[in-house]
Amino acid sequence: MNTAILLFQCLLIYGLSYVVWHLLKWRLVKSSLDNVPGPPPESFVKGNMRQFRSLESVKFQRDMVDNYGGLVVRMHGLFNRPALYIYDPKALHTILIKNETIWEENPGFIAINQALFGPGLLSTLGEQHRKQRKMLNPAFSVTHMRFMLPVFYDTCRRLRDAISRRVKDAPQEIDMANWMGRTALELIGQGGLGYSFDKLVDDKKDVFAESLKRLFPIVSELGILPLFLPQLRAIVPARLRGVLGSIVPIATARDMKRNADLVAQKSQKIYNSKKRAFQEGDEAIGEQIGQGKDIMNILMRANMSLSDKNGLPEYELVSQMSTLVLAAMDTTSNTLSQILLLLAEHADVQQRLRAEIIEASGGEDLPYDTLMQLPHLDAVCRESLRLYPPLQWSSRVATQDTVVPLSKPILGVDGTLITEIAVQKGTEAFTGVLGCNTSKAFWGEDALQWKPERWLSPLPDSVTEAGLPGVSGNLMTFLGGKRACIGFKFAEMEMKVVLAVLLQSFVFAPSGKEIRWIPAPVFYPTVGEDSRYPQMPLRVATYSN
Ligand code: HEM
Ligand SMILES: *[C@@H]1O[C@H](CO)[C@@H](O)[C@H](O)[C@H]1NC(C)=O
Ligand SMILES: *[C@@H]1O[C@H](CO)[C@@H](O)[C@H](O)[C@H]1NC(C)=O
Ligand SMILES: CC(=O)N[C@H]1CO[C@H](CO)[C@@H](O)[C@@H]1O
Repeated sequence: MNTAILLFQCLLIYGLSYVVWHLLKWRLVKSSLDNVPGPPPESFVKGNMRQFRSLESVKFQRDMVDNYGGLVVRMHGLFNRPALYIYDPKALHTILIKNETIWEENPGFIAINQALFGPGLLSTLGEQHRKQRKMLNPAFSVTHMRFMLPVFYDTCRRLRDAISRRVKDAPQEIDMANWMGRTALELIGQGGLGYSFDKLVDDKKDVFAESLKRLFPIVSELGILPLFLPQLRAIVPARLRGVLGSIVPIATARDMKRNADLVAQKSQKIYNSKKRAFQEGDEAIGEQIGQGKDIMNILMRANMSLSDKNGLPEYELVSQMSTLVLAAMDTTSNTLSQILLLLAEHADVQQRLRAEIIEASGGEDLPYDTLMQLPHLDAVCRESLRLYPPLQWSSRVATQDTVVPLSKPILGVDGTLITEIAVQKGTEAFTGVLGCNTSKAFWGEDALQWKPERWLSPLPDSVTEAGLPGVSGNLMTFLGGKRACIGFKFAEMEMKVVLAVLLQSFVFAPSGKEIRWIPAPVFYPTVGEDSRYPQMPLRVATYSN
């Protein structure tokens, strides 16, 4: 163990000096962004990054959106690194689409995802990412959503029965965040992996699910350490990384390694059983959980039909499993919690929505196209995603000196008009989803109000003509470009099936307890002082007309 600690210390010192040089160099260069208005840094070391990533993050972003005049705001990264907060549509379009090869995903984000999942969609770059994305795309198509819908309905009926049993005698206070979390996990389990995590009956815990759920909280417990991962990866050979992960004298880092290993082993096991079913033929596939309709099945089948050059190695396929679960779980379940809370607070919208669903379905499961086109259901989902996007921003880094054009000139600090911003290699661009979603310039004076009916008539020209490069109609919630959310149709279908099934059976009302939303970085609801766990009590009653 002593040699291990010594080895680790040497690496740490070497790594730190490398890191310090890379961070301090920003002190020496004059930034081309100095003329762009923005909030002052808190300190040289922190820049604005503490404010941007802490509990006050929404307030801080509002301040940037409301008080600096332009659709682009200058920020300060760690150690004075130049950074921009951007919600200018033309600038976003350049970064996410036109000049996508110049603006890469943040290396820190890639490194931590690599440590958690291995080489999955969230942890690869360039050609490798493109190839994976191409293989995964068909599994997220509308055709495939139609195919999976019955599996979603089955799971949601189990959810309904579970809640029915609890409220059948009298209305009860129910922690809906917990049920939304369990449902989202089961849906991505069945729809994504062909695996059942949770029968939604009793409260037995699944070991795989528990390890998966630990991964993100562990990363936040590590604080700023993951920021040094890219440098560490640059100096530690791949073969030593695993060993190093198991012996680092930081308990949380070892914990991360242990959980990531457990998840990888379990994913491999599920993968192996699917491979066996493939060898046995169609009947064996049909008997699997998810009836062979899951995303991994599609991927494995697609891979078999490719030539060696175009196919993916097994470990890249296995890495997609934990990637998908983590990307799908909290985002969708917390959005659903948010929608249920809004419906509880707006009884009239809830009743109108329920009437629409009951009338359309007449007691039957709705076909995909009808479900996706119910006007009130669609409006409620969109409006909630607009005002409460579960991820508020994403980050990209310029891999070379470049230019970002603006749709509207901004007034520089020196009084001149800026129509495009020259940025240096290494500059971070934060794509401001919150800025896009709530800008009065786009949405009008009522931009900050939750008004589903705004989606029932044509949107203002200021929105449709802005040309926001989002994948999902005028919203940046799922981002845009080559790394946009691949699962947005999955998420939309999931939200709609859950709401359609629940609203036919139950009425939701506020519990009277104050709900707080914590950015972690995906927003989750909580109550009271102990805010470590998602929690959202609502008063639930059986619906009878
Ligand atoms: C309301 C729900 C969801 C929201 C708001 C959301 C949002 C996002 C955003 C903003 C990104 C881009 C992240 C970045 O580059 O920084 C992303 C990526 C991704 N999402 Fe989602 N997501 C949701 C649900 C889902 C679901 C249900 C799945 C899978 C079934 C999924 C799978 C993914 C994957 C795999 C990526 C990485 C794509 C890539 O890098 O190529 N997401 N999501
Ligand atoms: C995917 O297909 C390629 C090309 O045929 C093959 O080399 C590779 O082993 C396959 N991967 C898996 C996991 O089956
Ligand atoms: C993309 O980047 C290049 C190189 O920096 C720059 O000349 C060009 O103007 C950028 N394109 C757009 C659409 O901004
Ligand atoms: C995730 C996020 O920041 N959503 C914000 C969208 O805008 C409204 C109105 O300002 C905020 O309350 C939300 O927090």
